[in-house]
Amino acid sequence: MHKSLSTLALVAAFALAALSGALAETPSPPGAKVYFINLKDGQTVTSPFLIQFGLSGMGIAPAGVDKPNTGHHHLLIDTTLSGDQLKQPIPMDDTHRHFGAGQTEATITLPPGKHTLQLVLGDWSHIPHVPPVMSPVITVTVK
Ligand SMILES: [Cu+2]
Repeated sequence: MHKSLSTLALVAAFALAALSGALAETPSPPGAKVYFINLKDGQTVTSPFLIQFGLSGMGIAPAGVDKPNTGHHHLLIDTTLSGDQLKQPIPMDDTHRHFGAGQTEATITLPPGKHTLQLVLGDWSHIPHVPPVMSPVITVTVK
């Protein structure tokens, strides 16, 4: 009886460890910020245009490198992340661009019209930090 209980406890401990591993969260330091260096909300641009990614209070590391207080940039175009999405790897598609090599700027081509842009830092596994390090959403008009 005693033995089977401790076996059960062991199994439960492993299950918990596996679960917390799957939901691993990377903390961000207080005051960490990402921001657009060269773009303002409401700005008109000509495509293609350069976007410079600002980061303060943290450092850049390439995707796959698990180092405290670091991450890599993501650019969200005409989209945002829901509360649930903030706990998962950021999708990888045309509206969710990853800069996993540690880039701090990018030249983007967008069709004419209004577009929203947002920067989100992701950890080594592309998951936003806790709390998330995100810029405000800005709107640009492409001529
Ligand atoms: Cu990423």
